[in-house]
Amino acid sequence: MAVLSGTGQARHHYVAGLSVLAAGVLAFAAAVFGLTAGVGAIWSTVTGGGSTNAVAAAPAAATTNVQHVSLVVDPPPLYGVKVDGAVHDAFVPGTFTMKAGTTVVVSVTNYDSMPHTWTAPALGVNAQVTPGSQTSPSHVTFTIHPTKAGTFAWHCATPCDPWSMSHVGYMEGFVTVTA
Ligand SMILES: [Cu+2]
Repeated sequence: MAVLSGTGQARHHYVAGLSVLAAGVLAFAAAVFGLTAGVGAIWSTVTGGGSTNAVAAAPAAATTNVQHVSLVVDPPPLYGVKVDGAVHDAFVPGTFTMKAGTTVVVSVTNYDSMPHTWTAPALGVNAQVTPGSQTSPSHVTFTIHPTKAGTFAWHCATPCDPWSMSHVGYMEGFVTVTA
């Protein structure tokens, strides 16, 4: 983004430089002409650099290498997930897919009054999710850097809902990393 903006600015100045250059036929502009031509040449160099692979490719690569995942603990309106007539603690979604070689930014919103963790040892993650409430959920963000494809288990390491802790999709689950 910043690089693209800078490129636009460079073009603006370059065009402005050309305009002043054109106006430079006015007699008094001799000194300004030299200065503007110099500035124009500098910006021209910068603009030229903007067309190279290094500058053009960087923003695209940065964008495609970051994934965003949102998880909700005990989502409303039930503030949990109803199973067999009871509402249980759950991370929603309990399973999701990531791409190897990316940075995955995981944002957790916790409506539960208890702390939880999102722990995936094989991915090097042990994120602490602070307690929240139904009216004022807590927000925690952490990142995952999956390096290889596979299926990786996660679980909540905080003793919470016993049923949820032994059921996939509630307080444990899997993440699929694709190549
Ligand atoms: Cu838990």
